[in-house]
Amino acid sequence: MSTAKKSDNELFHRYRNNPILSVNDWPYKANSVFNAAAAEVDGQILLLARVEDYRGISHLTTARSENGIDDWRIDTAPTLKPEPDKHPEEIWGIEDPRITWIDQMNQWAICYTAYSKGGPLVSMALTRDFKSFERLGPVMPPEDKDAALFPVQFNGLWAMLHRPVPISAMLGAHIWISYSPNLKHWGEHQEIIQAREGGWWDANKIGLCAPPMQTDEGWLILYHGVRTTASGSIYRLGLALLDLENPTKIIRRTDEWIFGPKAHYEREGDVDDVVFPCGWIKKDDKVLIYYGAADSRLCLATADFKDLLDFVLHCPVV
Ligand code: BMA
Repeated sequence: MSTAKKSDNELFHRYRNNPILSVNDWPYKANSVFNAAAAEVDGQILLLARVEDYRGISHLTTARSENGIDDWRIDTAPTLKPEPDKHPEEIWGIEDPRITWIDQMNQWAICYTAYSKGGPLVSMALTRDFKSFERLGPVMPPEDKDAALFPVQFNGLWAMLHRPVPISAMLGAHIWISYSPNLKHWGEHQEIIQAREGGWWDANKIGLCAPPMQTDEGWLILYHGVRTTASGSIYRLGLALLDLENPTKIIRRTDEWIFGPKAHYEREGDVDDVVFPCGWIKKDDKVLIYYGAADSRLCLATADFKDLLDFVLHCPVV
């Protein structure tokens, strides 16, 4: 059987004791814990989780574990809080981080959503230790979110994937790439992955999930598609592959979704039928995907790296 025929059940294995983290594990009062970025830091797995408080405002808090599965050590207070006095764009919270290690700067770069009065936008911060952070402020105006950096430069410029939303929803929300000489000023904007139309699972609105993963075959991209139905939206995941040298060029894209809400903890929560990863880690021959489930809790699924790559390489050439 061709690996291209695998269903999401075969590609991904949900951790049997999901959720791995929820408000029940949290050291302080919170409504929900979800949509975490992930990074391997000093041999441990670090999650930077979105935590929503009882006002409805989100902040970010780290949880660290040796095996990335259990025994999490969670900061006892918010790690990165909105600072609306200095950063008015953070007035309604900070959400959905993505972390990229920038070897050239010896720092982690965090792209996150700042919820401003003008709508959600992309902000950035740098850190070496996930204790102190240097905020770069807003890098994309509203409405824009689901952003992550590539870890390397292309022709001397940094590159970021992000998802601006046009004035009319009829025009669709697509994934764009932008370039910068200094991480602060961005240009050369270009739309690269389009939401499909009509009945497709990824019609009208898509967004990047985890940061691009470098492979020998290209940059592996995990993205979400939002299907609007009579009873709400369904958030599912697909893959694409971008050219290593020129990431504006898409090489492959999955036609079918590869992971979607099925387990009860993904189907029911503050927002039903959502799987929303902001981080993935390649460990040996496995890929660990950390995802928010139903905007309420944090879960883990693993896939064989080779299976993911085989699957996308058997998908249509774009
Ligand atoms: C998106 C983001 C995510 C959220 C998802 C489902 O627009 O706001 O944080 O998980 O909607 O509610």
